[in-house]
Amino acid sequence: MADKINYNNYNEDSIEVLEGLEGVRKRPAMYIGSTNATGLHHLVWEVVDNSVDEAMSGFGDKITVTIHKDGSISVQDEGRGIPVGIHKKTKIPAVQLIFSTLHSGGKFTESAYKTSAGLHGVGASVTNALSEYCDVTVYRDGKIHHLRFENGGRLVVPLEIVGNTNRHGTLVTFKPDAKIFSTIDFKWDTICNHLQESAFLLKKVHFYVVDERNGLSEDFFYEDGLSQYIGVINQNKEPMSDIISFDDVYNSSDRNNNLEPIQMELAMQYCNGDYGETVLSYVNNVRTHDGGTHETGLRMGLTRAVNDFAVDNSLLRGKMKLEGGDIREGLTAIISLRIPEEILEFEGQTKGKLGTPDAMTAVNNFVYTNLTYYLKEHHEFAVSLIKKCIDAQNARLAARKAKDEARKSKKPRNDIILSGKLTPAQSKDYKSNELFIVEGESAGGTARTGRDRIHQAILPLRGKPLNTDTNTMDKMLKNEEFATLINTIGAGIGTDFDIDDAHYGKIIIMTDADTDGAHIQTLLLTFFYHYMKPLIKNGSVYIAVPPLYRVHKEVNKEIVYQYAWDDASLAEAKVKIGSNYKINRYKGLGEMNSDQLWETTMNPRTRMLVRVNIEDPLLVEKRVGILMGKDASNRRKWIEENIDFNATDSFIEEVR
Ligand code: 0RA
Repeated sequence: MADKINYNNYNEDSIEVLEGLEGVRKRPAMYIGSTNATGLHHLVWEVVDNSVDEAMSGFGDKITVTIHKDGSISVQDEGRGIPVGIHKKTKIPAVQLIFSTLHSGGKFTESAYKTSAGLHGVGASVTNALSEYCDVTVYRDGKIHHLRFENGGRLVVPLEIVGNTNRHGTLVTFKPDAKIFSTIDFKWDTICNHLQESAFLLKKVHFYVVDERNGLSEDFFYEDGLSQYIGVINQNKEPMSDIISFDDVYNSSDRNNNLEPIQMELAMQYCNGDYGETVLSYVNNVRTHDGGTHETGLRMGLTRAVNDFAVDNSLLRGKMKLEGGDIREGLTAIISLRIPEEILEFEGQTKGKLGTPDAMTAVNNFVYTNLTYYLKEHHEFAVSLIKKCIDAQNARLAARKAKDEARKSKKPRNDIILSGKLTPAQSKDYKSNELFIVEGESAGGTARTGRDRIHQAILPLRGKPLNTDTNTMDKMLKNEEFATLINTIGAGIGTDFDIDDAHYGKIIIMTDADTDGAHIQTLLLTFFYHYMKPLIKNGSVYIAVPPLYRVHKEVNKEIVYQYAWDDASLAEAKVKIGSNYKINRYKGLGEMNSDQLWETTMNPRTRMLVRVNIEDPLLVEKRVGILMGKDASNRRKWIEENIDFNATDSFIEEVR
């Protein structure tokens, strides 16, 4: 049937289609966020998401991602295969439409060929639009079907049957367009992290990844999904109990009767010596960074269950109830919901917040019921949990008291607990001010001399900052460096933190490019993560990247020079300077004078910064967990293996 149609018979609809893809090429960032490494990998996620949807519907339990030597990548699944029949209105095969129509999810709502691509984002057509080529092979109905696009989605090989098969599934191979992206180098770690996260969320499905450039391969497969996710996040912590997990469904009674139920899954664990709170939430396999109704429901159910248990067992003195925050100290929890499209609502600027009202009721009752039962069944754990919560409550009350006393003190606010080492910026235009937190007093002095006095403030650090993962808030507040930091930022901490009050638009961590420097970065990030999370979410925290080399020579009694940050720019610098060059290798900030430090690392026009972006929980928790955990040898090993000082990590983005 399908092979009798003349696919080259373009009509008005198909012209419209091409114009759509041209729009994507003109403004790629509108569709994939950016054209850097993050945007590049977005192309892969779009394609993988479709296979994940298919597996989630129960078709296919293996998804394979293969990075090829020529810079292309393929995604193969064992689902039903993308439909190849002719779409009635446009007379174009469905598979061709899916790869050439924007938001194809919506467009197919009325047809039999509905995809939920629209759920995740923009769909495979965007990947096609931004690719040098894109080959699609569909194994379906006993036949192998193939079509190919080139040069941003132009159909060059129309759908044809190329063989017989008894398999079913879809294979998509594409090569990102080098004219669009600043890099077309797929990163193994980035891809593994994403697929591992998908595998945790979609248990019992294999996510197999192969890198043909170097022979690496991994198979992410989890029988127990979320529980194993918790296990990885807490791998370097000291658990207080087993991992607790529940799942259930919720049928909304007052709505549309033939609606699919909401499916809920939760895994959680408490750890000793952990004063943070890690709650991750997902809806239809997509992370909801800004929480929403399901997270609210989780907090409500948890607070209710723990307080009711404590009251029923007379564990609280007087009538004082535990606050939610006291109950969440040391908690790692992951909640994953499947919500039918009909009642799916997202809010906020980035649509990262669930709005569906039913999700709150559903999760609140789900958590309350299951946790109440669990606490009763595990009495000893429950009692020790209440004790931990009471400790957290006492620490919080002590910290509040200390803060109130500091506030009441008559001294002007700025020198209450300032260490006296801060060199402030002169401008009161806070948004354009920058705070440099500098490793070491000597580099701090150099930075003070070299800085832009109007907009740049310097806070030198003596030694390693306190580890806020293993110390209480009370202890943190007594720490001179952190007290100074909190005061100079001037926006409070924790739930009191208000980013609008921040005295700096950028907080820049400037350390040596060695393991100690990386450790200091992580300790500071841990602090910001726990106590000033909005700064990180807002993209206000940066890491300065000092150059590693200076290539120079004398020409007519003058020094010509060029800085280099990595091997590639070193090669370029050597060419620019020409023969007989000399190379300085910088081992630390201390080896630069104030002019050099300004020019290379502080001057907004010439420096390189990386913006800290802790959106990837696996990367963050692995990094923070391993770096901050109790086992120092583990930490050193991890730093050596995972931090490439010549490159930027995948969770940070280069900016000026
Ligand atoms: C629409 C309908 C059907 C399957 C798919 C889309 C589908 C899309 C992708 C994308 C990658 N892999 C995929 N696998 C399937 C179902 C059609 C039917 O009823 O057979």
